[in-house]
Amino acid sequence: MSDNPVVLVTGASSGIGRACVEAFLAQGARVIAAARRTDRLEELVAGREESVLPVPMDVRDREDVRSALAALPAEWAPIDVLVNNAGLAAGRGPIQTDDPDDWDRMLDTNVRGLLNVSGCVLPGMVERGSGHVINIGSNAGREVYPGGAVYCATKAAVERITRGMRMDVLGSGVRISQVDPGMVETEFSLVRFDGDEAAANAVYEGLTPLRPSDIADVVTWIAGRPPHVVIADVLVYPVDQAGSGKVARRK
Ligand code: NDP
Ligand code: 8X3
Repeated sequence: MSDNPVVLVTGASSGIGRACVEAFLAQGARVIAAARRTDRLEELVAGREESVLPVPMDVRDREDVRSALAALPAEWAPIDVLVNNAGLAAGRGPIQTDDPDDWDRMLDTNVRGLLNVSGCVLPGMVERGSGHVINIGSNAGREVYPGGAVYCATKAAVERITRGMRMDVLGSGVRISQVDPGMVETEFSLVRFDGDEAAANAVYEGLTPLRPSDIADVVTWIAGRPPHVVIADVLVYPVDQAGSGKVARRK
């Protein structure tokens, strides 16, 4: 990473993405913070206009992504590091009773969204012969749990895309990495359970989940390796977790 890199973080309005923004800023980077909730992005900027650029964007909308990135001010381009973090789980039901709209939201955001952003940013990186894409996958992409078929499939797809992307850019100098978090306390479960706070809180009850900053630490560490080093992938669990659904809960 250069001394004053430009980093694009998707899903910057909450959780892991927001923590990545803060962690990169602390290292002297300038950060393009992308998400749909503009009020959250404005809060994030709050007096830091020199170092944070809010960019409203729905990653599912290819034209929205393309035009938002094409309109970046010259001093905010080129992008040195892309953190593909925007994502969600929707619902926890079995496929036979799931709402198909939930499948679409997950597939469109976690898979197509990641491709939409990467497809805009990668050509410039390859042309310049430098850049780093860090995809946020999940432990859920390495296994599957009941009621998680589609979410796990989207994160398994992220893993395949990460590997394929690394092959596609091989020889260009561009680096491709992936971070797979286990349980991190964010708004993830609140979104998954459609605003049901009791259901969301129950996910983290009786254990010590990861904090968003724990993942941001890993992301910035990966970005900070020397240019000839690629950290291909990292799985990060809280100490109380040993797999999907395999958690130690204390009374
Ligand atoms: P949060 O719900 O706290 O954050 C999700 C972020 O994604 C928000 O900033 C949201 O912004 C953004 N986002 C969602 N949909 C879109 C969209 N269509 N366009 C643009 N941005 C979007 O959850 P986390 O921080 O936990 O999730 C971040 C990533 O980490 C996800 O990919 C998730 O799958 C992954 N992950 C999370 C784990 C966890 O336990 N929390 C574990 C493993 C992986 P906005 O709504 O403003 O658009
Ligand atoms: C989120 C982790 O196991 O809650 O990616 O689905 S899990």
